[in-house]
Amino acid sequence: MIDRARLERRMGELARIGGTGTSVTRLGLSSEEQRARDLVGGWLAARGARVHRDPAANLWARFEPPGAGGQSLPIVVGSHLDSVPEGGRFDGALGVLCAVEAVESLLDAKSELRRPIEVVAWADEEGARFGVGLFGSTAAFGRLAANVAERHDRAGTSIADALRALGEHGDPALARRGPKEFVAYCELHIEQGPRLDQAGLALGVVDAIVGIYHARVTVRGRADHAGATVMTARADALAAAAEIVLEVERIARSRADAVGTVGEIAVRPGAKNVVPGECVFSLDLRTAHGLDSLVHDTLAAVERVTHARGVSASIDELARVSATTLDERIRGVLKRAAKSVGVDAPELTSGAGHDAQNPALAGVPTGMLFVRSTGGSHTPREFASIDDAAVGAEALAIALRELAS
Ligand code: HGY
Ligand code: MN
Ligand code: MN
Repeated sequence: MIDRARLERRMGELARIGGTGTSVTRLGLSSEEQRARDLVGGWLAARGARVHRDPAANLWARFEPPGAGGQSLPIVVGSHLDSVPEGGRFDGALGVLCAVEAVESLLDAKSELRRPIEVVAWADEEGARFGVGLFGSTAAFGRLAANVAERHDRAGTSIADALRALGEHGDPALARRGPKEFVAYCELHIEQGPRLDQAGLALGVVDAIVGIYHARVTVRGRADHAGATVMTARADALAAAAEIVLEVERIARSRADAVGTVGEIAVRPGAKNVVPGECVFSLDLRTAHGLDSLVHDTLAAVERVTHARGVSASIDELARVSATTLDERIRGVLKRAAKSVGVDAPELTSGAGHDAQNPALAGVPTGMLFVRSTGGSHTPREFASIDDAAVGAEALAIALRELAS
């Protein structure tokens, strides 16, 4: 049913936006992300969708099938178009491409659909620029923290500024839609881990998504002369941060299904002959069970280390998304769809966060389909074959046809 050549052609077209070689940099709310929305929106409009961008820069494309018979609540399908810096070509993008291909193939086949279908491309899922992950879908489901639009990137541009530069008026909270507006949400995404590849399977169905905590930690010590300040007279912010980083690793390692990462770090004033006065670093904690206790133990370690070293720390919480079990019925639909394309899809828990957490937490019946990927993720090594992408798009089309009939 799906048009494999069309899917492959579009994968190449999209990868060229913000792309260099096999890597892609399309940061959230950037002009590259907007060019990607324009490309995808053009494809959808050409097939008769009503396309618009909402105040949080999410792209929506609504198809009213003739057979909808007044059923106004849609099935929503999509993913995100932004990437991490020097990321891969498939994270998020494959989900949007397969959503477009699945809907177009249903239109090509003149499938009998009794519900509208909305394709969505969520804005700034990675949070790589402003630190707020799942930004667009969080806005759409009314879960944004207050004053989030004042958060700014390293250049001092705020989320509100970036939205205004795109032609929006800068308040992402206006993007809110009620969860009762949707019958179901489906997202296809690369697995980003090794399990499907190790099992020799093209598809998996997600049973749950881990809980995620994001924060920015600022350690304040005292800048001093690197030569004239004896070791016992220092309040070295970077040395304290380094000990905290190792504590993050130790605590996460001590728990069966937890991970802890410090991916960003900055030092001030940042000169070789100055004892670091301040250090700011990111905190990414995840676990399928007991997020609050993982966070508590980690923040207690921050307190312990800073107290022992005579420095101080402040924690700026950016996101706390609880572990999310996905909808049994939608999981069943996706497993049957995978079966009908020849794959006995296992159920997998996602260690990566996804926009799907927001509709699911808002009470929208939500499911995710994983496509085998290799080479890890958030790296140019990330890879998914057109064969697996085509199988995924086919299964997604079958699932949408069942949900929309
Ligand atoms: O970080 C994540 O898990 C996702 O890729 N944003
Ligand atoms: Mn990602
Ligand atoms: Mn993603």
